[in-house]
Amino acid sequence: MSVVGIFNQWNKTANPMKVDADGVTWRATLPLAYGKYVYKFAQFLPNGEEKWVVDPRAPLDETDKINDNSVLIVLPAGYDIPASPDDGKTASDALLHLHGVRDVSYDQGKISLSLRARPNDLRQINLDASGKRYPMQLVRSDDIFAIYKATLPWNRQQDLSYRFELVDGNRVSEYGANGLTPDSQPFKIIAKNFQPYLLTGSPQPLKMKGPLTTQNVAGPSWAKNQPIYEVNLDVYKFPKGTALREFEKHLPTLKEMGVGIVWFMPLQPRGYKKGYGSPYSVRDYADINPDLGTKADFKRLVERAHKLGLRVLMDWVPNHTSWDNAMIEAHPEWYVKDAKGEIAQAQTWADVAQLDYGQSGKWNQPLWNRMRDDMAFWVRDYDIDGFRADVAGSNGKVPVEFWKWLRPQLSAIKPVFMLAEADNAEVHPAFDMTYSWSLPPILWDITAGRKSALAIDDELRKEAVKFPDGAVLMRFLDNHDWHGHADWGWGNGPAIDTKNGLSQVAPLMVLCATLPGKPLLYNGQEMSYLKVDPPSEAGARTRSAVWPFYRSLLELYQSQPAVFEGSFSKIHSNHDDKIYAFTRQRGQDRVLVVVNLSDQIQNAILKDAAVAGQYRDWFGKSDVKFAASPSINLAPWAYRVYVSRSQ
Ligand SMILES: [Ca+2]
Repeated sequence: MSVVGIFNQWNKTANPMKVDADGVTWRATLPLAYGKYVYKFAQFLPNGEEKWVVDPRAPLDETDKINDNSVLIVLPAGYDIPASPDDGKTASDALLHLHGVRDVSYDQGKISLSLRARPNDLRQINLDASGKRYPMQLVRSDDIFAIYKATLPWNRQQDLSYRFELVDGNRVSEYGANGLTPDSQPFKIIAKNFQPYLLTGSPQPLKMKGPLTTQNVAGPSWAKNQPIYEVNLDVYKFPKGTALREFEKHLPTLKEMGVGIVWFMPLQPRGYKKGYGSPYSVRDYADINPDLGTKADFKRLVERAHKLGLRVLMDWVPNHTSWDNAMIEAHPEWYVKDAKGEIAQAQTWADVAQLDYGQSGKWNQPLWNRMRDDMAFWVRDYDIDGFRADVAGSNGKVPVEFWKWLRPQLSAIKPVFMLAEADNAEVHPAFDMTYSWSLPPILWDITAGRKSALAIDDELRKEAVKFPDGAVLMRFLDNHDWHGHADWGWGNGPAIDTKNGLSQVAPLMVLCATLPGKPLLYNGQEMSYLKVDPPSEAGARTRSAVWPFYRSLLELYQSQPAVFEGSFSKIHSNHDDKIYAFTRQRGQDRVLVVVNLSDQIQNAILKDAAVAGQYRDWFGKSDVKFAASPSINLAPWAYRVYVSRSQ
């Protein structure tokens, strides 16, 4: 007998149970943080049979309509009574202020401090800092914890002392470094020791584990070291009706480059009523756009991809349909209505109608079922490997409950990989990957001299706080929403910025492939850094001047466990504003990345004894040996990736 659950990724060998002296009571002890866990017992019967059963003494997870799982909720003390902000009773076990990167962040003259507490337990929380009082704002809340935050000016000259003042009914108490006691000691930040990510006197660099690694990916194991590639068939010059057959010939080249997952923009028939025929205006979810090819063509393409070891994602548009989708006539009740009772358009997009998934307590279940059936059809009958879901987060109207309900049903067909066009934490783990939307503009600002390279740390720190363990972020410089295709109705975002020269793109793509996350290449990016569309001939990719760079970069991601699932540690240098350096480490495997994000030569001195060792210079193809605090001469926009040789 063993216990299996989300705490051990449903691994039936991870937590075996032992039988007590009574011969009937089985027992296992697991260290669990506060939170909600679903689980079962795996019984191994003498006849070799294996049965997974629910815990007869625990409630079932009611949020899961498909699977029967037992629920265990580990709560801090005091949660047995209902929370009230007016009862004078405070759940002190819930309170937490980590004197580290999670709860302290500094940005350009301002410091932000966070406190965790029980939701709805307190009337008001004030930060008392150096004689001033700052009301704290609720920034995030789930079933168990709420996070409050205050931001105050700080010049980094004087030491900072602070406590949290908690107002609960008539009771006012103080939470300090020694907890919630009448004589609380203040938390202290010593100015001379402070660096934005060094919060104590000890010179330990920023270390982040868990939230930014792919170690605990809930998705299929095949995905973990595979780069993703977005295909936009519209911009190739294929004859009408042949795109699927023609693009099939490109698959071996993508495979050769190191792509593992191929994401096709929507392939379904499009609506032209009130619009121009956007791929995201779907007329029939269960068919293939005849302008691109046939269902048989698509089936053959997926089979060819699988033979090559590639995986195929379909783009799915669950938020809205075209105005001539048959669902509008057959099921007007599946659409949002405007004030006049007419079917409403989705957001500002005149070519699409807004679907209505209902609200908690009265979900539009027939629509949920229909969307699931249409998605399941492609997984089951066409053997696709997952979806990229359009407008899947809080920017659209598809509720996260739908995704939680859908995921196990798709995974029951085969282990699918799910990418959400969203940057919301709550869509994990129903989705394996979300977009790192906010990093690319920061990278462009750094290369343009508008921001310090330290801004990358700030972004990583925000991600570490925001996203749950196991969430993978997709790293990119371009995608169809940004790329400036001249004849498109969108594509005016940052995209690939060539204003300061092409050379700066390489160090940024190195970051996209080596920071925790998964790199995306967009349609033809490997052929040119310029805003031109890729040619329809498959071999053209390999003749591009930048092909060797991308091929080597993707091979790095595929071959080095430290890169695709290692922990991240920041490495400081003598020019932290221009040079970004870090290590990724898994076990004995280490990869050291150093990029020069400036147009000047930099003599980088890495101030970290941990980098000492023997390495292979991945792109330079030579062996190097570093002592503690090595000095590395970097040309403008230079990038170096060193792979440890102690393996
Ligand atoms: Ca209370």
